[in-house]
Amino acid sequence: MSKDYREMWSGLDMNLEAHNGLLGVLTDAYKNIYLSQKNRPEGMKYFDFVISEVHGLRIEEIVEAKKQGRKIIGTFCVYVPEELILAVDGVCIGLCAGADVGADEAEKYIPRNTCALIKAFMGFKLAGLCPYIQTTDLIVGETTCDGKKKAYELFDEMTNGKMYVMDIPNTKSDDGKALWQNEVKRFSKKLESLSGKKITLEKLKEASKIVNDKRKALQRLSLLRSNDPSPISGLDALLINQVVFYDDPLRFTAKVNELCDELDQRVKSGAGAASKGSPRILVSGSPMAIPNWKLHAITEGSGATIVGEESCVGERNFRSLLDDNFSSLEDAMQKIADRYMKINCACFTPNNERLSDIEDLAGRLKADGIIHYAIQFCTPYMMEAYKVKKVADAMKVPFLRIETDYSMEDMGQLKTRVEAFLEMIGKGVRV
Ligand code: BJ8
Repeated sequence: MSKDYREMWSGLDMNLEAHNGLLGVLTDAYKNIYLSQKNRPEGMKYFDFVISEVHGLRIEEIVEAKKQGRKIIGTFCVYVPEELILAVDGVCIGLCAGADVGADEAEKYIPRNTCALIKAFMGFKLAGLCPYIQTTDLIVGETTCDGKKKAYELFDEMTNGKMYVMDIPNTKSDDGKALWQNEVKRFSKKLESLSGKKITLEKLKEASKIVNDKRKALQRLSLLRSNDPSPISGLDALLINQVVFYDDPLRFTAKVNELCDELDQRVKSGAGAASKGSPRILVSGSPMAIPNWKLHAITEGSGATIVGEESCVGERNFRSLLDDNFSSLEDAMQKIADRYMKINCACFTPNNERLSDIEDLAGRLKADGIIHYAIQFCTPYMMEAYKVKKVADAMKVPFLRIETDYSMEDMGQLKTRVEAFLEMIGKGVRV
């Protein structure tokens, strides 16, 4: 950290002692997992800096934005339209957490067998560890999986009524789409009344450009990873796909594009994160929130490169651009609703589009193997693993199914399984 932020954290009613412990663990983990990587692009220095200041400088910026009257909107899902938040000059912040600190606190309210992501955001709040939650004016939930839906009822109590829940249909039927369009409009009204600002066509066009530019930068990064060798490690790419939920959008886009310029050069010179021909892995499944770097660290530590994430912290977040050629506000709302309905989350039934996405992605990235990652007790993704395996089998791409949580207890066991999988790929074994 560049300075002492304790006064700011106290002002946000955080538990300074516990938070200090968390920062210590985070710093060590980052050093061991990230800074120990060899041959990283220079452009990653910016993202290293962001992480070193993730509870410092960025929070200071948000507190300053709040002082200027901007509203801080927390989210948990890539279904929440960021364009609408930016159109009322709001700040959009992802609140998902990827560490199991605070899980004991969370288990006083919710069952043990709840997914680690839910336990984490609840645990971070209860243990006074998350400055982002503390700065929010509104927290937007969604009716996706059962765990989240029910957790938001309790989270509303824990945050003194800050929750607002968007009703997301379970199917992409015409009725489901109509419901979602109404929800997008209802959310825009909520934002207008919260901020006291009107969403105009002009504001919405500006906001849509900002978000689309961010998606384009991430698409560019994703394309660069199709090269062999990939010019960037999966760990570094994962980090960028995590930071996108916290950083200032304009600055983030500029920095990702700068990095991609450098990666273009690396591709030309054949420089990569690992040597040419090392196994290329596509990860697919539940999202990995900061600082959940477990699977990437194990897989890349075993000599493979992760070349893509079919995940909301990854492709699902940026795959579709918004058609921002709006003719009216009504048209804009419709186009926004349509764009978000293209996100293929396992909470929908059926969800065959996700299978096509995986097939396309595995082909484009020239994946030698697919690892299906589900957070333990994440029923939607655990269930869909069966169908994803069928896609992998049809493509003759080796498949490994992993279910894990945020603890480090199964690291040894996971490493053994991943190593055996990579060995099988190395021997050219196809299922
Ligand atoms: S669009 S994936 S961000 S809902 S891991 S809490 S699903 S039990 S996070 Fe998600 Fe939106 Fe879908 Fe994406 Fe439930 Fe699974 Fe836990 Fe999850």
